[in-house]
Amino acid sequence: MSTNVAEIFETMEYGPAPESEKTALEWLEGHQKTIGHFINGKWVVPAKSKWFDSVNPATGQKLAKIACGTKADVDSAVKAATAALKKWQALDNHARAKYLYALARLIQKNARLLAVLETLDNGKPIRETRDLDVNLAARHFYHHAGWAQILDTAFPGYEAHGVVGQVIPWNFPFLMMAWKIAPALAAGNTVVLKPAEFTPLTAALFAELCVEAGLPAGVVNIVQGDGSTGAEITKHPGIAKIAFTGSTDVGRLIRETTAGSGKALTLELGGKSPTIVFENADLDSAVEGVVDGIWLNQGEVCCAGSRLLLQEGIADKMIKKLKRRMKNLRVGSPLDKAIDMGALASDEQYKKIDKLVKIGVKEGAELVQPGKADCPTQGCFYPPTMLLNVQPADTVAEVEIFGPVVSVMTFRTPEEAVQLANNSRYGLAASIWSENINLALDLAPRLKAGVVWINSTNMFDAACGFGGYRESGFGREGGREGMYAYLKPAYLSDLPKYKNAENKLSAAAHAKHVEGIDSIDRTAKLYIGGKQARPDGAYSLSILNARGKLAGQVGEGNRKDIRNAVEAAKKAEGWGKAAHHLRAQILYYIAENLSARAEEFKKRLVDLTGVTPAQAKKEVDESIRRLFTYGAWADKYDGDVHYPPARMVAVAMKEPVGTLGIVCPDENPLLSFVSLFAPAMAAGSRSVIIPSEKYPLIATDLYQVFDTSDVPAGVINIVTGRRAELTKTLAEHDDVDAVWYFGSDTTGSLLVEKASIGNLKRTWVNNGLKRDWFDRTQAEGEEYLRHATEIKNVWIPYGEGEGGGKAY
Ligand code: TAP
Repeated sequence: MSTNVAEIFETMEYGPAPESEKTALEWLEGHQKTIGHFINGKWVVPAKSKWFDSVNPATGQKLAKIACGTKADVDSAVKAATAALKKWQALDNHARAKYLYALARLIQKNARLLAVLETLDNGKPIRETRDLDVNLAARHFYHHAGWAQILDTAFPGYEAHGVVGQVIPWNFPFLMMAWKIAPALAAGNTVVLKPAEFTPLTAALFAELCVEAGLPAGVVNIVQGDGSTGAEITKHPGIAKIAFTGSTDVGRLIRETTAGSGKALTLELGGKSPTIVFENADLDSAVEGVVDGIWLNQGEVCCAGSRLLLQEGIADKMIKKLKRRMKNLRVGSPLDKAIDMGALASDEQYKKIDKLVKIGVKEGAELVQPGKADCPTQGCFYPPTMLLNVQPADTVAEVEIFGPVVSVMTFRTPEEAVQLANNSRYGLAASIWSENINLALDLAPRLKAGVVWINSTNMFDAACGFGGYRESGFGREGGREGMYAYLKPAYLSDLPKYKNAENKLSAAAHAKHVEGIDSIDRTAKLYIGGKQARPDGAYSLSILNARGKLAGQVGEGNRKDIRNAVEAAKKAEGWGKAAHHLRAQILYYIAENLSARAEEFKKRLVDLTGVTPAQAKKEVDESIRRLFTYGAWADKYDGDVHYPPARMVAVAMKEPVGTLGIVCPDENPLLSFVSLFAPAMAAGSRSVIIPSEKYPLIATDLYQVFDTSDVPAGVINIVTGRRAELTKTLAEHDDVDAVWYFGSDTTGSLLVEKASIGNLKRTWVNNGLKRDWFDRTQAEGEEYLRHATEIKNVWIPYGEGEGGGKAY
């Protein structure tokens, strides 16, 4: 240790500044170092007397004995949450807002205790728990107290799901809990939450704060436990919505468990986020960005900047600067206020990271660990690590390491940077460093990521949605979009169920498989890439009219046809970038051309479906009106600008989901078809549509309407045929970004949700409920546009020098 001032100036060494653990240990003593479940406002011991230990990963010291929940515990928590629901929802919004406000105040009052307890339990630096985790958690409760207050005016026609099951990870235990509980309560749900096995303590302290706030018993229930407890929650029939944050593997399992159950689901999963540094970046700032991006919280951050993409001209310089900075990063006791990195959450995590780093080196990466010598050898400490010469196909460029390891790659042009950045199955976050704001803003929309930070990293705020694209999951936490995840349209509760008979009738009585294709004139083909295409199998289906007579034939599409249609939709990506005015224009053209042929469509509806001419006219008229509605929305469904408490704005851009698979019902075949493709088009998404199996001729009659309305090739693709078979291929396809299922088959929703597991595409299914396509509350509006849109928050700093950057 240096002893004189001159030497201290030279080395910048300073002594330890430990935070006291006394109050936190006293809190644990107050619980006899035993934490049960918190159910119905009381502490209860586990039904099966199963316990596990919570350990301080920095010291190996046992902190407490923790209850491990089994089915019986989850059952009683769900029972308590169900019983509490009525009373909680009977409160007026202001009363609920006051509870959330009280919780925010109590978090602030207990901030120090929460921060120390979190650090002891998780191993993360006290500086971070104190300055980031706890503050942000309080901010979430304040923000959501606001949503609770204005719920009815902000979300008219929406209601809470009911009992919500929430499962969270160990990397930001208290913050993740706040992200889950605050919006759930604000929307009027009650909660059963399971913290991670490694980090159960701050959730227990929060339960105490709920008691202190006078929250009605059963509104928040905390069931401690391991993965099996989480599984009990996700499959519980009494739970209406599951919100999960954790690994992509477990996210997949949960998608599978909940498929077809009617449960709503949001998944916040893993990431492999890029930090892109251009030659014209302020390199010293960028170095700090990398430090924050990958070494915050020991790199155990879902949105960690774990891939560093450097423009070739500055790569060497930047690496040199980083090496120097890495040497100065201090790894040590998490309670020391002067350290930069604490301990990993567990020994298991240490081994996983070390194994991946060794694989990286074996595959040819150069290992850089300048601070290794100063890294403590006792406890789960891992030095800041950089891997150089990484190739895009290397394991360490693809797999989420979830530790303090950054993989460095280089690029030449912005185009190449976009390609490299998007070369990942994940899509959570990205950070761009450039002093050229035009370049940065040009890149941001092209990156497949839910959050983009310009000249900054790891910025979060309760008003700005956070969540991913692709295998990073679906749904957002925070902001308006985060609230929608805890609400559902109120009309859903009144919808009738499809009857099995309706479905059978469709396949058996109306569509008959025919060997070969009749004369070209009589068989309506498929519509792929703006052209009529013969079905790959060269089979057709005979379609009967309402009197049981042959009305015509349509191509019987197969897997290959779906694949071709998806490819055509992918090629039409430019539609998402088209001027919104153009989208509006084309939707109006379709309406105009349909209107010109209204008589013909009316007759077709009468013949096929057996409706009266008046009913057919009503359907055609409503279809034209609906096209106008989405023409109207196309240049008005804009994004938002958020003003988080930092010198930044966050621009919430509404981006098209991408390629949408749409499965149509049989009823009102023209109106339902229009009601589904038009919002997708307005939002800039491209569709592959499986029209009604019973009345596909309505859709095929529209080909000419599309052709004469300037619909760009590939924006609408139609594959006729057997619904169930085609739906499966569509929902399994990895290039399909979302599937909407409104088919009349009662088992279709299960099929779609199960088949979506491969690339974790978004799904929107009818759960066997039949909507009234004439009812505008049910069949048009922003709900549809939201399902065709991804929200990307782009954080942009402003101002220079002092005062810029973080407010937390
Ligand atoms: P997981 O192993 O997925 O665990 C997350 C939670 O799920 C834990 O509470 C875990 O319980 C529980 N769980 C395990 N198996 C389960 C099952 N079969 N059914 C239901 N629940 C189950 O993830 P982790 O290792 O704790 O966390 C790291 C991962 O989370 C990383 O991939 C990271 O990127 C991701 N993450 C994402 C975000 C966002 S916002 N996208 C934020 C933080 C972390 P136990 O802990 O008791 O095993």
